[in-house]
Amino acid sequence: MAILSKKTALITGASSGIGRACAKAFSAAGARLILIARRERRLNELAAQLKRAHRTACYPIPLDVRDRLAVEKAVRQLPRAWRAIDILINNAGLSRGLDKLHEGSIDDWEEMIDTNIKGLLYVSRAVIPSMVERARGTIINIGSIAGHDVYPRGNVYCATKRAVDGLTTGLRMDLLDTPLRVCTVDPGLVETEFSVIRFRGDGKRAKQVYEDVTPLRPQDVADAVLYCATRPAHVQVAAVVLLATAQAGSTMVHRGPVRRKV
Ligand code: NDP
Ligand code: 8X3
Repeated sequence: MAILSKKTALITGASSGIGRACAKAFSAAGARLILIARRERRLNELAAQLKRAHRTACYPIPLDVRDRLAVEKAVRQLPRAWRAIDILINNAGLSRGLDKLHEGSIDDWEEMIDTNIKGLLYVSRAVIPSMVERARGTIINIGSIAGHDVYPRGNVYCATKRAVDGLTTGLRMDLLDTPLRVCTVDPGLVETEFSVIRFRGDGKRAKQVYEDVTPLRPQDVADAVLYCATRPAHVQVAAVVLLATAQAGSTMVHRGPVRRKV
């Protein structure tokens, strides 16, 4: 029997990148999936693809995690068969711009804070109470190396990821007397739509982020998320920091050929 058969996972940001890769990995492991993002067509296409590949039951919900009332309503109105969520993957997030703080766009700040921090909180607040009631659940937040290691001009984005780290630790404390587990998976460079979104569609600038380096693939991160979700019940993976081999921190990336011989 597949390791996650009969388990239900809710994944935010499932329409692209890491979230989409998590959907594929969890589908292959037998889970049923609630898929959340704003782009409905992508969610429906993914659901159809996973149904064909693994006969996965999917429940796509087009939703903006910044919309508190919509998040509450979507979770409250889940059909009975989808209410018992076993795994919550808080992945939806984004960066906007790479400006010095004193020159930054306040709209960009609001978008990052509202999505990366408040969106994660709204979804968590809506989903976790029923996990506590059922005494079952694993919460996996997608943080970032940026939350540990601030980089120049990363200011607000890095701060949102440091907040994710703080919220993960705080939630773990709050759930200490329950069987629930709280994890964070903190990747370095992963090639997704992340940089295209950061640079508002400037594909050339986005490509430069991953130039002359082999970045992580979204499925590498999904592997780590799956690992966290499939440990025995007494094991809680607190944090996974996952870097590309040519990366030693936010600003330490080796670009170009690697030394094969000493
Ligand atoms: P992508 O841009 O490829 O995917 C982002 C996902 O988040 C999309 O599915 C998008 O869906 C969703 N999303 C964004 N805003 C909202 C919103 N308001 N409501 C609902 N869904 C939303 O980027 P990644 O896969 O790289 O990013 C996923 C997470 O990983 C983010 O939290 C990011 O900060 C983090 N991360 C990324 C790294 C990287 O190098 N790529 C490294 C470390 C962490 P839609 O637009 O359809 O709503
Ligand atoms: C995404 C990784 O270093 O591009 O969180 O900000 S980084």
